[in-house]
Amino acid sequence: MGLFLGLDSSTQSLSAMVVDTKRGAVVLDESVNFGGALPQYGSPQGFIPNADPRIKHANPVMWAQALDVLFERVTAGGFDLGSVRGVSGAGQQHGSVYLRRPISGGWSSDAPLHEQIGPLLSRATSPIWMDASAGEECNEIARAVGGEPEVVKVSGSRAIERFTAAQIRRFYKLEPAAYDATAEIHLVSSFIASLLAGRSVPIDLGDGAGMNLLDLQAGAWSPALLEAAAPRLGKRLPPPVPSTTQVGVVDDYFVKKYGFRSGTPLFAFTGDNPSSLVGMGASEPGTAVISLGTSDTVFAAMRQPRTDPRGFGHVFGNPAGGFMSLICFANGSLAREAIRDRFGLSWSDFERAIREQTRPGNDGNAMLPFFVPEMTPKVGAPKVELFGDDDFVAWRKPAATVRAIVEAQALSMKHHSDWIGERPTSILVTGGASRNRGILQIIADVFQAELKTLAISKSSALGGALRAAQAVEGTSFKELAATFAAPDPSLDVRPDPATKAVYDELGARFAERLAAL
Ligand code: XUL
Repeated sequence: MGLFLGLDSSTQSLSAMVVDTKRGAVVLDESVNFGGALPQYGSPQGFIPNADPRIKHANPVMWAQALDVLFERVTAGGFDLGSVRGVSGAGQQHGSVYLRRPISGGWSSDAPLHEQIGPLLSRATSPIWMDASAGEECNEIARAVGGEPEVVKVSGSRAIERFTAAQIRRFYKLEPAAYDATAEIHLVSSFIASLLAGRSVPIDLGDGAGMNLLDLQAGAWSPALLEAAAPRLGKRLPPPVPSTTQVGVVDDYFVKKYGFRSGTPLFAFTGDNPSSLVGMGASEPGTAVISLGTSDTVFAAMRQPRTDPRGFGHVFGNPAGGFMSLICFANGSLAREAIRDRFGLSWSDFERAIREQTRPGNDGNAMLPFFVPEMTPKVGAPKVELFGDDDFVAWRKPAATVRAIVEAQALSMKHHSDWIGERPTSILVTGGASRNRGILQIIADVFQAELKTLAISKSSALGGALRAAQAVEGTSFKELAATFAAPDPSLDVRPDPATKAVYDELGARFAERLAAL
């Protein structure tokens, strides 16, 4: 029985969580916000602003420096990292890091980690999941393998702009010499794990499935998709491994600097969503999860891969075995923040607007909420439209605008997740906005389902800690979830049956509007 560390390198922050399996308690919860703690990278929201809204890159050196900042904070707070018996974690999905040579031989203690990363990069910045610039490359990949249905059949998703294959192809086309100089390409998850190990480590099957390169059934890179993406790509990718694989031990750099025990085992990192599936206690089929983060996602475990006939959903690997379905909405908290900031509101104002100042259906005021390019449904450039009374359309009704964005987001989630299967009667919610009961009430009413919230909102970092605990101690995910991922009944949000008719009608109108996009 011991302590296990889970990390999550997400879009806007790096988080650490430690669970103590003996006491059944979370004993550390710490985060570093990239924009706030590392302003020198000019990435207030975790990525480098670009005049072209389709281009979203981040600096991988920032992610590396955040590791030092995080561990400095953790040890300065008096936490003994020497008590940790295993480490795993997660990263924002799909983003890729390009290296001149594989990482090997550990890090020097004479210089900070981030200074050792710059010279290793063959591409200064990393395209992240929000990048929407590789549409042409998606078409090329699909054509090369005989059409979109073939990409879906092999990889579980149609060719998607934010997925790694299209991004790699774009790099190869725009900067062929730099592609030639690239010896290895990592996902964010395998990059962070490689930093901790001091050597290049494999990509896990969970996150690997978000690349449009993995043959899901074979659990191996698909030669046809590799070939379609870029020449000799197979040589440049670490091998895919099951998520439970031990990929190394924590490098001496971290042992000397932060007191980790020498030889602390490190288990494969996965994507933030697959990790969340474990951290939410939803790794067995039957429970749907809604995660309200920078992106909003809807996901659930499934035994056999089933694909979305509309082509927006994805199939990833479930770190606990089998598969998971996922639908991602780029306009999650970024869109909610755009409304909050436009009217100078606080999150409590947001909640009050929904619970006290407006009512379900919003008196006919509605919105198309695409503040950034959207992948579900496909909206190439920002598109925000208001429909309703004159004051609302002129942006003079803050409370109605708050309700309009959340209703639009919830209706879109419901509309685009209907392919997953049976309508859930109970849904688990996580992510920063899951603390906002106004937002939750709208989701509960739109889905006509009870929402359950865990006491812990950082389910992705928690999933990392639980995966390390499972790997070292052999405790089942089910048992670990019963201890660490139990919903807090005082946070349950029940649907109001009287709103069903309102949202059925609004849902039909919203679907028409989406179809006309
Ligand atoms: C999932 C996706 C996002 C990122 C956010 O497909 O693109 O949820 O993983 O971190």
